[in-house]
Formats: sequence, structure tokens, C-alpha cells
Amino acid sequence: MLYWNQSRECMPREEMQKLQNERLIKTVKRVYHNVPYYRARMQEKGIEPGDIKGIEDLPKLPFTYKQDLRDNYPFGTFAVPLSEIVRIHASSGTTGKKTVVGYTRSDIERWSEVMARTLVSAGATKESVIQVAYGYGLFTGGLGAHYGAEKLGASVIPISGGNTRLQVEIMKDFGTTILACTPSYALYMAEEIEEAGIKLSELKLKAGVFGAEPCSDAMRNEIERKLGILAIDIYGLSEVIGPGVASECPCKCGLHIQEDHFIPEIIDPETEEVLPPGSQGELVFTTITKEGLPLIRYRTRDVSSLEYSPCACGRTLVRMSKVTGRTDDMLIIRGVNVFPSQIESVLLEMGDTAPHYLIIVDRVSNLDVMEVWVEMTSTMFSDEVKRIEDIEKNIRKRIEDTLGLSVQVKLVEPKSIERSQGKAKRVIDKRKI
Ligand code: DLL
Repeated sequence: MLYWNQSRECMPREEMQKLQNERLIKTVKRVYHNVPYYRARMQEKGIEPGDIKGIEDLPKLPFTYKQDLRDNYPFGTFAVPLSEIVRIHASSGTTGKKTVVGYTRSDIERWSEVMARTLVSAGATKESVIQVAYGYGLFTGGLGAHYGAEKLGASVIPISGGNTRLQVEIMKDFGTTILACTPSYALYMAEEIEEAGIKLSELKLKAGVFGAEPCSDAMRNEIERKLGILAIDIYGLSEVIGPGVASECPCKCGLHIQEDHFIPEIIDPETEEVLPPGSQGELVFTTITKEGLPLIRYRTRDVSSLEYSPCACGRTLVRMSKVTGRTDDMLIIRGVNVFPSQIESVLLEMGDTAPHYLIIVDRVSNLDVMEVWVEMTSTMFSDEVKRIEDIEKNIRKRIEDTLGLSVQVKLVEPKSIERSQGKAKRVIDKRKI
């Protein structure tokens, strides 16, 4: 099987644009009438749904930011009553509150469809045994891949993340053919396989769909070599739907965006101007089929570019280049999105220490590790060791509860963290991705 939905994935451009026009017009009407937030933003810009006749009118519409979703926390930007929502997921916000996303029953159906396309582009079929080692829960990775795999009719192993020894044992015993997890976890598993003395010939693994964090070509090559598989980069974000927004095909020359559901634009993050195809800039998405949480011109903060030329795989869907960075300071640590401001909020709320901190991220044995250095106040510095240790422990617990990630906390001497004259340097990222 080459495609899951050939008529859509290989649709001639003019037909795709016609479909996008129709769907965009409907979406704009829907948000204007159902979401007070969008109505207000469009009124501010002096536009009405009738002004949007097709995708050429996209630049007339206002942008949506992560902050807008937070301001309307939790359900304020949903376009349907809660009784129509069958699933709620969430991802990290920049500070305390999460970004909440809701799906109607038919949103889940569409999400499964785009994830089935993604899995098929990695070579999955109904004969495949798919080990879903993305986290299940508020994170969209696990259930997104799960529903796509079930729609395809494959056999799904919903193992979720962690417990690597068991992952490897199951991979061997159940004959997993497709692995779904973050690329760094795939490398970690490769190591575990080696340590467990399992030979690649004892496994049936053929391919992996790896995403949720950046993966360079060098890292991909290493995964492919160590696991003896085809490694496909898959991209998505909770706000837009979760995984399933875009995925590579075996040609590995960009990620095909599921354009019949999501319209991409590349903008200059400073001037907010739309840039021509091929230019690098910030990726912006408008969803055109979602019911629960339709998004108009959502600022992803991911840096990429768009390529419209035909792909050797036969798909006509536009390709986005691998995400190379972000226009904000979000870090992705073991697949979890972390904003330095979340850590700052915890420290300020606790108020035990000075407001100076430094986050140090590294990759040790293919696993991301994060250490937070926090400066003691001068009074604290003269305190007894036991009290300092207690504070350290409390800070660690609060940060771990907030991020859902384990961290190391180190209290350091007053004035030992370098002060900045301009923008404070809060993060040292030593990972070579
Ligand atoms: O990471 C959804 C996902 C799950 C995608 C599983 C792929 C596989 P969020 O937690 O909302 O959703 O994080 C979204 O992660 O804006 C990017 O910065 C980053 N990201 C996701 N996929 C990739 C990728 C999921 N393939 C944020 N390459 C996005 C680089 C990625 N960064």
C-alpha cells in the first residue's frame, strides 16, 4: 500500500485549492458565529465572513497565538458546546496553565484519518504490529498514533512511554514491525536492545514514525543504522490536532502537510508578512475541517519552509522542511514542551530563593537531562545544610509536578549566575541534535 487516501494525497493542485477555498469559507463562518473570541478579533480588523472568498484572502484574517488559548482557558475558544466534545487533551502553556484542546467525534475520525495516512507513508499496512511508545494521556502522541493505527486495521500495542526493558522484550516477543515514539527514545531503545544482547535479526522492526521533537538527518541516520529500519519524521502540534499534521514519505525530502485539513503559510515572525514558497520563516496553520477547536492562522513558532514542487512519491501535498528551530524559547525535553517561564513561575511563587536561575540541558546516553541552577539569597547561604537541602527538594518537587518531568535542582552561591546586560540567558542547551 502506497497511500491511505490516494484521491486526497495525490489531488491536483487546482482541485486541492478549490477544496481548501470551500472549507475555509465554511470555517470562517463557523468561528465567527460560534466563537466570541474570533468574532471580536474579526470585528477589530473590520472584516466579516463574506470578505473571505478563498485562500488568497487568508492574510486578511487575524493571527491566533498560544496566549489567546490561555486567555480563554480552558474551553473559551471551543466552537461547539461541551456536550459535543468527546476528548480533551492539553499541552504546556508558557506559565502555569496548560493549552487545552477539544475534539468532537468527527474530529477524532479526521485525526485517525490523517494518522492512518502518516503510518502508511512509513509503509504500515493492516498486517503491521505497531508499538505506540508515545506517552498516552494529556499529550496527544499516544492516542493520536493509536487511533490512526486502529483505523488502518493494524495490531496496536498501547505500551506508552517508559519501562524500556519491557518495551524491548515486547518488541521481540510480539514481533513489532512499526515503532512510534520520539527519535531520542528510539535511540535509547536501540541501546537497550544492544545491552539486552538482542540481535536485530531477532526483531521484525521495519520502520518508525518519530516526531514531537527535532531530529537532524545525522540523528535519523543513527536510528536507521542502529535499528536497521526506515525512520520517518512526523510533525504535529496539539492545538492544530496533534500528530498527523505532516509526515515524510520514504523520499525523505520534506514532510507532506495534510493540506485538505490544514492550510500552511510561512510568515516573517517580526513583520508578520507572508513569505513566498521556499523562504524560511514561522509556520502558521489554519484548520479547515476541525469542529471542536478550529484555529485561524495559528502561530506555531516553529521555523520551516514550504516546497510545492512535485514529490517522487506521487503525493501532491505541499512539503514543509524539517523544523529547525523555534521563534520562542520553548525547549523540548524527552518530548515534553518546556518553557523557561514555567520554571521561573515556580521559583517566584515559592519565593525561597533569589530570582536568578539557569537551565542546563544535555543528552546523556540518548536521554535528555535537565538541571536547574537556582541562586540562594545571602541569608540562605548561611543557613544550615539541612534547610538548604529541604528547599532544594521542595523546588525539585514543584518543578517536577509542573512539568511532569524529572529534573535535578542545584542551589548555587549568591551572585554566581552570570547577570546579563540585555536579554537574560536562561538556557544552556548542550545537546547536539
Ligand atoms: O508534539 C504532537 C506530536 C506527537 C507530534 C507525536 C509528532 C509525534 P505538542 O506537545 O503540542 O504536540 O508539541 C508541539 O512539538 O510545535 C514543535 O515545536 C514540536 N514538534 C512536533 N513534531 C516535531 C518534529 C506534539 N517532527 C511542538 N520535528 C511543535 C520538530 C516537532 N519538532
